[in-house]
Amino acid sequence: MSTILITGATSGIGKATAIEYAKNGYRLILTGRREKKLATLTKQLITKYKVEVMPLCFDVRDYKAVKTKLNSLKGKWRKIDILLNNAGLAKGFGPIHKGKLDDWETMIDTNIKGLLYMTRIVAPWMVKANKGHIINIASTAGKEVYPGGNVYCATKHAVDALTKALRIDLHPYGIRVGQVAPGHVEATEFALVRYDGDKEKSKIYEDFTPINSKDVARIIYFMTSQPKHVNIQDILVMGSQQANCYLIDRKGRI
Ligand code: NDP
Ligand code: 8X3
Repeated sequence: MSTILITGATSGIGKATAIEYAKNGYRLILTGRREKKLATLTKQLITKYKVEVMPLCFDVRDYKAVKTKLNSLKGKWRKIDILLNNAGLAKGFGPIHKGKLDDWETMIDTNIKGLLYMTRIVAPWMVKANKGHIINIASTAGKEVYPGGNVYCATKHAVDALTKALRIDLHPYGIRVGQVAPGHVEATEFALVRYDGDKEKSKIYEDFTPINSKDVARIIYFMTSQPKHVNIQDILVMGSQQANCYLIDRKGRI
């Protein structure tokens, strides 16, 4: 039985991916900060799909916590076949001269340092096993920069660079590294988090149909279901009505 570790499994893309892999009989290690949500999802997956699930509640920004929680994994739970570095967020939207330092720190610490902390612990286990697969959730914001996106875009450009760097360093050890770079994704809490819980501002998907978290989950599963000699390095994916970061046909949902 194969094992996947998903960061940020309490909502959105991470949660949809947990369901996708549970459907396919994987053993799951699910992480996030919200203990209740982790516990509920764990129960649901065990009941519905009869899979083994290990919930680990911690903040990816806290290296001590990352290390302690991951090192608590023993035996079969340490044999991680897939690491999905998904936990991430945007905080705020606006010009650089009005940016909030706290938001910048949160994005940099979560999207870049959190991904690095997770990888620093799990990659040596994969190196030792001479196999493994790491998928990072990047973004179109890591391919282009849009007005008001400054620091979030910078963190996702860093993810894009780190995906390449990880692949360079890890490919001699039988470890595949790839990323998905999605445009707007609905059925997530992304917009609500970006706009600090403001429900009105976070209604950004009402006049077009973006991709949704299940679409991304299916893509991740496709990437990791390829034969051993195939590594899908990068998938850039947007809804049909989105041409790039800021060009969206907002004439209505399809
Ligand atoms: P959600 O807000 O729905 O999910 C984000 C997940 O990350 C949650 O499970 C959250 O869990 C977790 N998370 C956030 N901060 C931390 C932290 N410090 N420690 C541990 N876990 C954390 O949004 P998405 O599903 O959309 O986001 C997933 C990834 O997809 C992110 O990296 C995002 O940048 C990326 N992305 C999203 C797009 C979109 O339009 N939605 C488009 C392109 C990329 P908890 O709060 O419980 O800790
Ligand atoms: C999320 C997509 O366009 O809001 O990464 O930056 S976008």
